[in-house]
Amino acid sequence: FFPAMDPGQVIEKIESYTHGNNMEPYRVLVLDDSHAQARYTETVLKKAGMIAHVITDPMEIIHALDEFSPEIIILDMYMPGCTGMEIARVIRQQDRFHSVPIIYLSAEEDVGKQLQAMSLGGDDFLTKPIDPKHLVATLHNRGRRARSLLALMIRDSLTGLYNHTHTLHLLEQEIVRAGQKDQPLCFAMLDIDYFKQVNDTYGHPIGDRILRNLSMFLKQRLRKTDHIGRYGGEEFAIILPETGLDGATQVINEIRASFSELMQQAGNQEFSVTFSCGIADWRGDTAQALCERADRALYTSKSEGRNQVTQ
Ligand code: GH3
Ligand code: MG
Ligand code: MG
Ligand code: MG
Repeated sequence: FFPAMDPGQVIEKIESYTHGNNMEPYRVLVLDDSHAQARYTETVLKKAGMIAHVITDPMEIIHALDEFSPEIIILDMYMPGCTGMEIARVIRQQDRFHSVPIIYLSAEEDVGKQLQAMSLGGDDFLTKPIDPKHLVATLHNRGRRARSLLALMIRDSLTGLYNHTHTLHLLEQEIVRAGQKDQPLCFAMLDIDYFKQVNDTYGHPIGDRILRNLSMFLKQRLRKTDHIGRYGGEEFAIILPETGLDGATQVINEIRASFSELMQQAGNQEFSVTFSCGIADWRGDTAQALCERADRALYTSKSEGRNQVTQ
């Protein structure tokens, strides 16, 4: 979502949103060719505890998007050489800013022109001079919605874990980070054994409950810095930063043993749910190559009898 930032920072940021910590200040980009207006808006935002980044030259927009990674953008309407609407179009062309709130702040009082601006990629139209309370309230509303949308977009609804797309995104970020810090990194692929049979025997709702239980179990047992994703139906992926192959194997193997024991206690004698796992360490290659190695190791676990972890 914010490729130009330090990957670690991005991950912590997304974590803090999705853990309901809304105390993190909003990052607001302000573009206004009037230095006085820009400075005024900046002061209002800072007083409200937000992080403001001000530019007065429309040509700087692309650079500012990359460097600052705003969550909300405030645009002036009329600037030398271009309009706010043209800038909005440039912003919307970038995938990662497709749903970032854009708020016009302009002296334009013609409602027709205001509506036209809104139809071209803007979310709100505020007129100058603006009551600071009005501006801050609008930013809070837009910011809160943008964050909850982002949180929904990256999660799987059944388990609350990261979804497939975001898991791969995190893996790519962690690969960059591992390279920068010269730290090991492991990736584990986990697949429930004979899950089709579990569904057939106990019903789909029980199957769903098992998926949720395993998700909670993984969350409890792993570190806060590990990332857990639902990779597919009954497949999970775990990213273990700063962890070598043997350490990761040991941790996951302990989880495997205690999960199967827990499942056995939960049901009657014939009830048994286990999972198989394949673990691979990052060797300076791509996320795809790492996934393929973990997948091959998982396949070995399956073919050698399941309920086991393979490196
Ligand atoms: P294996 O040990 O080889 O992995 O056998 P398996 O039966 O687990 O593997 P297979 O891939 O053949 O079947 C996976 C099953 O997982 C099929 C599907 O019914 C079930 N499944 C996938 N997603 C969900 C889900 O969201 N809820 C439930 N209850 N079942 C699911
Ligand atoms: Mg202007
Ligand atoms: Mg499967
Ligand atoms: Mg399976």
